[in-house]
Amino acid sequence: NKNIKSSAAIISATDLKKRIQHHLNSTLGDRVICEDAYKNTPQNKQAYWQATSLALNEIIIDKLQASKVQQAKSATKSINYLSLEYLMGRLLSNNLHNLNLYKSTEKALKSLGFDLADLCEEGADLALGNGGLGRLAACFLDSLATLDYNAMGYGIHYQHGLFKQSFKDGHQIEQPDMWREFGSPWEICRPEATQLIPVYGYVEQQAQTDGSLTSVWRAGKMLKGVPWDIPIVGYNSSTVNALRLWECRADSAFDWDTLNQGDYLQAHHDQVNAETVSKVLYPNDEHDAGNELRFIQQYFFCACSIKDIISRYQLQFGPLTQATSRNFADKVAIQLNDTHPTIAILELMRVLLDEYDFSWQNAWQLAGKVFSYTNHTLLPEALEKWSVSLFEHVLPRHLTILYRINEAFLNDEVNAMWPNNEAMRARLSIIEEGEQRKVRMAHLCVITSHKVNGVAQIHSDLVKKDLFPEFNQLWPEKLTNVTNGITPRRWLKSCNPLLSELLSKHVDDDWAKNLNSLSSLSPLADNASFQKKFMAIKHQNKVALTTEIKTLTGIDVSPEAIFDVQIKRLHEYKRQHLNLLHILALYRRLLADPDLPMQPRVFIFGAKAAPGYQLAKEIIYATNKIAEKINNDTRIQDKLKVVFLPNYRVSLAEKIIPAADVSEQISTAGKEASGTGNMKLALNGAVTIGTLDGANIEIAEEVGDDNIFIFGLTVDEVKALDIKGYNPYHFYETNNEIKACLDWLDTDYFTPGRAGELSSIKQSFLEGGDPYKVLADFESYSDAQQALGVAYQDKKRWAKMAILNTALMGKFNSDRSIEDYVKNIWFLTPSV
Ligand code: 26R
Repeated sequence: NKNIKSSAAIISATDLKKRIQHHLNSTLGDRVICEDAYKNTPQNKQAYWQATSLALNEIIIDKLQASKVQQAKSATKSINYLSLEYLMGRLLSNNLHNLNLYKSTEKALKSLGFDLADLCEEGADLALGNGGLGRLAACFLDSLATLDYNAMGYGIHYQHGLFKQSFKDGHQIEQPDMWREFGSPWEICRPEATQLIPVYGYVEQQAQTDGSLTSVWRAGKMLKGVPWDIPIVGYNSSTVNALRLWECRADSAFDWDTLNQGDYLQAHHDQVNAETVSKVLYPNDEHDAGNELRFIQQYFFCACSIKDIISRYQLQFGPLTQATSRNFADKVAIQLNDTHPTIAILELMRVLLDEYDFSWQNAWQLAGKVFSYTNHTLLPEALEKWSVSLFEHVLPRHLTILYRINEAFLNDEVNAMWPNNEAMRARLSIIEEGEQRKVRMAHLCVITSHKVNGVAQIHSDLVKKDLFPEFNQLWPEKLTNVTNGITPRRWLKSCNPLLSELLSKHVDDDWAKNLNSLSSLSPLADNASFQKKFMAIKHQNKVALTTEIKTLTGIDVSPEAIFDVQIKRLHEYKRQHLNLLHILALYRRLLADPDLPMQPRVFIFGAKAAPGYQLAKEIIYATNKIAEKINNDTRIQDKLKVVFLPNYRVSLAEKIIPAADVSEQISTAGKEASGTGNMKLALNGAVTIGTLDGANIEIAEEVGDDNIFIFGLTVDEVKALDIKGYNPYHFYETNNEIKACLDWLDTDYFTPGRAGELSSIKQSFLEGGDPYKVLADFESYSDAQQALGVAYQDKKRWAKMAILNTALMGKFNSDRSIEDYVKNIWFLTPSV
């Protein structure tokens, strides 16, 4: 339906201006001060940002409705993406680009006296996620709409997203995120799709007229799920899908009953209690804390989403019964984004059994057809296990269903493959026995799903070999790979307009859709005039970041220096402290020889630490303290600068990435499932220094060994070292530089008068056993850094590397990832 596609494109600047003014004057009330002197006050800019967003959302909602009609007409299968996290970032610029309305809106605002790029800065980030997993979900939604697939994202409408980070004396301080304190122009409330969700209580066996027993769940409490939809606009497509976020409230009919007993205040108290369920995003990543509120959060979200999926199905296709269950599986796919939404499996089973009178066999078969599961991490501390007692307390009925699934699995499948093998039963059981019995959520996911995927080739291989070898033996076709991707719309077109313009001049195809077409630039990598243009843009982006750095930190850096970037959550396995140790070594070398020939470098960090992760916070503190010392040391003639940008988030990433020369991807081999920042940085012409881990391996395959700096132990070498027994003291004792740098941390050199403040990092390397092999990889890393510095000084060589990185990232378009899911897991057809 090409008409819908072009409808947005014909909206003129004049029309947009009228729409914006309409919202300023009506929807927003009387908020703007018109006198010129007040024009650029913060409140005026907020109002104009809001009016522009509202005007745009109106256009988007038209397309959303048209898409719904089209999706119903085509009766295509839908994918329902279940994720506790979505890191959407800001929406204005992206939506404008995807609708091809950026230029005309720019014009409209100019005539009103405002700069569009400037106004885009007014929007709050939608930071409803922690890191990689949440941002991946956001990129996937963009691709699904772009490719015209019928998709719904389901998530939680957190009142507070990921905390805001600031530094006080170098320490991380967390503040609440207030992304929608006064509402958001992108959200549409859908009261008609509200769901009621029972929790707690007990299970009763009820005798039927035929003498059989059925389980009846007498819930102790009701929660209400109110959905908020955020439209997801495809790039140059006619499809607008929705991200449906559930907000939790008390069920007035249920809880206000207390009123009858005269306890007015208790009723209010229940209201507050219910609201805590969707109050805040848990800021832990890769560390399972296992508390009750998080469990209820997961269940609440899953129950709302499952009910919604079924009611949308019935609205379109008629009643769901055992007889129509095959059709349901033909029309509905559900993807579990890690194990966080696993309870959806049990909830679907419960609803089918208890509310739709399905037989066990039918319900179980259906669940297997609709669910599939993505694993995003191998770290043992990130694998979710909920205690059986918590399950029993909160979801007694679901627990009985879980037991039955487990019994059937152990008695039929496990026993058939490994007869009478108790050890195997214990290992594969969904229940982990022990002092505290626990539910292994990943086992339930693997047993139920028809497909299980890892997120990069090496990661998927390790999922098969190390994490689930027996499951892989049982079902050799089940475990598979889908390498992650990123949307080139946000991560190039919108965040790097200068480079985008250059690329469009030299590439015929619409590269923002067909990213592979950038490979036609490869022959230009050696072309002097193209190199000049490409590097001039990099320089301009670096100048812009220089200003940003000055504003955010007060630090002066030179755009002539190498901008060396490590941006990601703070975690030992990501090894920000390896980077830091190398900075100490460089600093030491410079102090020993101030005339050491080297290209000046700016090391730029962005990272939030989980609030309860002590060592991660100490690494932030150490980096800030070391930065302070180095940045103010005149002896080293500005050859070294260290910048830790506060409050790293999507919108800050969009400023850093276009300006990066070097991309640090230095995790211990085998620990980073994929990484996606690595793809974004390379796409914007940064050269990677990295280990053979996650998607780095596939990036190296694409760009070739000459255009990436690989160092460090491989997965197999890490394993061999573990078997042999790793001794970090060996490196401390035999490498003078390592010893000197670690001992430095014990002094008060970086924290005058307070020796010992940075010692815990040294301790983690020595007494702590250096679990992530920082010391083992140090020398190799240092050598690679040395080689990189030399390469940078050869301007032509560096330009060629940078250009080839941009040109050869086609594989990492998230559209390709989505097509992989579609072909191998979801079996969808486009609805247009
Ligand atoms: C259990 C709970 C506390 C929890 C554990 C782990 C919550 C969040 C996480 C985050 C994990 C699952 C995550 O974000 N993994 C990242 O997924 C990215 C997208 O696939 C990968 O690129 C990245 O390598 C991986 O760390």
